[in-house]
Amino acid sequence: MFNDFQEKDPDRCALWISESPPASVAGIFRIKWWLFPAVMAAVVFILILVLGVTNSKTSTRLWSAEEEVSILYDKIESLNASLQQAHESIKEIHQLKFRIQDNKDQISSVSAALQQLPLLDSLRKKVEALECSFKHIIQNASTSGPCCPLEWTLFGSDCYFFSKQLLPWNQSKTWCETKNAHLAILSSDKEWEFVTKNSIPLLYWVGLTDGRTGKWEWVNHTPYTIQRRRWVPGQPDAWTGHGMGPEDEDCAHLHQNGLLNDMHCSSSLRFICQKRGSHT
Ligand code: MBG
Ligand code: CA
Repeated sequence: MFNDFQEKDPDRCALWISESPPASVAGIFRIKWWLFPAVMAAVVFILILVLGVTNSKTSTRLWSAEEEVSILYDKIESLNASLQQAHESIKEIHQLKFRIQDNKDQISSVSAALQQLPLLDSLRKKVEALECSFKHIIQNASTSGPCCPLEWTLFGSDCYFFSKQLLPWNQSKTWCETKNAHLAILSSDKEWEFVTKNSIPLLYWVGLTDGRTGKWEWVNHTPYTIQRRRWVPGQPDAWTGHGMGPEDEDCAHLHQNGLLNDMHCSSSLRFICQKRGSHT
């Protein structure tokens, strides 16, 4: 084959012999000349492709990692907020603990004071008895029997107080109770006589009401049966035209004539307190 070539193209053969490589080698050389950059380009292209794919994979991974980091960050933030809240709650619990301790101290001091109450009551009774002894000595050494505080009037074994102050029925009741007394409970005719002698011609609350059960009773819950002769004619009438509220007239008072009338309990009237006299 080499000889055929020499025979057909002796010039080229000469050239090949002296200077040039054979035509196929030159072809190869020509191919090589563009093959290298092409291969390089292909390699570079493949590299770019691979890098691109890798990069996109890395980007995806990075993106998801970023997402995870951001989720983690959010979680850390919410954890921080929870921690803060926990701190606040702990603070509040401490404050509550402090307040509970404070209340406990107050309760124990109140209970200590309450334990002293019977002692105070017995002291009050002793002072009253001493007062009573002094009264007897001052008045007449021979007098004896129960004594009443200043401005209270003794009748039988009880002391009565006719107020100058005007109060609603409930407040009158409380006022008497603060003096270890109660609103007047009138039992005997003699008691009615004594009380009305002192009350006429003014209006005074007494300890009679139908506000608790709907039935008339004394303040110590003793039932009361209506005696017409003790009441103003036509009373009690449970009048609702007073314009003082939805209730009718649930509290009883002595009228100018010493007879009873039922009136709205929030009306302000004088009142009569009653209690046992003290003894020496
Ligand atoms: C009044 C009574 C009142 C009510 C009213 C009825 C004129 O007396 O005080 O309580 O009963 O009469 O009209
Ligand atoms: Ca009435």
